[in-house]
Order: sequence, then C-alpha cells, then structure tokens
Amino acid sequence: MNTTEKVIFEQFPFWEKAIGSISAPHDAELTVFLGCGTSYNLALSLATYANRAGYPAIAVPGAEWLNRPSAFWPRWQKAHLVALSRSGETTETVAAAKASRKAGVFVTAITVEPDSSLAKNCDRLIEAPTHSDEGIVMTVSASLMLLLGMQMVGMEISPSIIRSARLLADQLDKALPGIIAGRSHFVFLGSGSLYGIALEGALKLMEMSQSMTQGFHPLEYRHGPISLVDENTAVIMLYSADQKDAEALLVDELRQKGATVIGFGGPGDLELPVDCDPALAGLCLLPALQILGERAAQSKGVDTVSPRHLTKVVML
Ligand code: F1P
Repeated sequence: MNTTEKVIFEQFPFWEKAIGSISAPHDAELTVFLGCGTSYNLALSLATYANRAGYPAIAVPGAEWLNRPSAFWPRWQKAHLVALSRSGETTETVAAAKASRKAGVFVTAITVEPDSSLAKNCDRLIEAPTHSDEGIVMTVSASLMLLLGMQMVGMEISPSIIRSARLLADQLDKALPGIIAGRSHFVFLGSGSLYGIALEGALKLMEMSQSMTQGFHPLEYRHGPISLVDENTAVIMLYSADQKDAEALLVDELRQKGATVIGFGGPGDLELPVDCDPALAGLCLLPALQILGERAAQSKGVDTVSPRHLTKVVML
C-alpha cells in the first residue's frame, strides 16, 4: 500500500474530529466561495449548499475573482469571501483574499495551515487539521475542507456518514478491477451539489493516473461531449435524488454507445448504494472517488506519490 492509498483509508478519524458545530457564516448579501483546483471544486459544491441553507452564494476560481470580481457581482465589495486552500499559499487565492480585504470584504479562510499567508490575511480562520502523511495529491484535506464548509453554512453532519463513506469506498474498491480494465477515458457526471464532486472525481483521476477525464452536468453531456463515448469510456454517474430517471436514461444511452458505467446511487454495470442523507452524498462519495483515482493509476503503473508535473502548492 503506498502512502496515497494509506492516507485515503486513514482519513476517517480526522472526519470524526472535524464533526461538530461551527458558527454560521458572516452576514452578507452574497457569499463567494473561492479556490483553485480541488479547492475550487469544493467551492462549487459549497455554494449550492449555502444557497439551499438560505445564504445566497456563488463559486469563483481564485484568479477570476482576483482579476475581475465585478464580472461576477457588481457590488463585490459587499461580499463575504470564503477562501479555501489546503496550503494557504496558492498565489491566486492568497492575492484574491488580500485584495478583497483591502477593499473591505470580510474574508473567511478554510485551510489546513494555521501559519500560512492565507491564515494571516483573513478575518476568520477555520482550521482543518489533516493527516501528516498527505502528499501532493489532495485527499483527506479535500474531504475535511468540504465537511467544515458544510458545517459553516449550518448543515448538520451525523457521525454515521463516516461508516457510510468508508463502506462505499470499500465496496467500490472490491468491485473495481473488472469494471475499469481497458478503459482510458473517464467521464464524471453529477448535478447540483454533486457537480463540484464530479469535477473533483475527474481532476483526481486525471492527476493520479494521467488519464483523459471529463466532468459535466449529466444532461449537458448529451449536448456534444457524447461524441467521444466508445468502448474506451468509463462513466461515473453520481445520481441525484431529484433527477434520477433522466440520469438513468442517459446511462442506458451511454452503455449502448460502449461505455461501462459505475452508478453511485442508481443503475449501471456496477451499482453502488449511497447510504446517507442525500444532502450529504457529496461528502460521502469523496473517499470512493479518491480510491478510484488511485486504482486507475495502479492499473497503469503510475505512482501517485509523485505525480507528473504536479507540486503540492502552485505559486506563480
Ligand atoms: C490546490 C491545488 C490542488 C492541485 C495541485 C496544486 O491547492 O491546486 O488542487 O491538485 O496539487 O494545488 P490549495 O490552494 O488547496 O493548497
């Protein structure tokens, strides 16, 4: 077992410590969740949770908010900025936090590093103590930042999510070898809060295994991207509670075109039940998607401890 795999399976005690109450978001007309890479994918999901909880929110990549905040909201100085960054040193994220604060924006930082530049340039720090062996690929820290952000918008996370997430990762791991053998193109589909999670599954597998991946809203996939589907394709469908029938029809269509399908919470060549409150499904799915990336890498003989061209922090 390499350290990436070890850290994925050893993440649950950190969840246990992170589950608890966190004060509600700063009162603002709009909350902007911001990050780069994985942290941006988490921001996308968190914005949907915040909206559902009654806090109007959007998600913006770090460089976009830094360079053109008014393109996202004309009264951007009135926003509450929630900057997510494992390292707390990613150039665009730190610069966006600094520039926003200077303009009077209240900045909350969610980070693993309490002594980082981001932590020093925020009004409120939410710390995510993580596994000390976590390497370049972000796994446990991603789960923790999502969990803490969900709590920040008032979502209650029952400790039973840990059992469900662990079970799902184990079930996937056992069934995987036959399912993804020979597949080189991976498509992750998810809607609503699962869209950011689908993008994260796609990014993780791409980073870990150097494979071509895509992430889309399920029904968007029919509008062009479907042209790439063939016998090399594996589709990972993250079924939503409110759109399942349409997603199942899409799965039929993709299977007819040669794809093999892993269905989380619905039909597929491999069907895995997601045994948790549907509102928490994104969090529950993350460890399974991380394991999927690791196994895809192993099947290609790629080492995820030092992935090609990647560093733990991207600084300009
Ligand atoms: C985020 C990030 C990762 C990516 C890569 C570089 O960093 O972009 O998502 O996988 O390893 O860093 P951070 O701002 O969360 O530290």
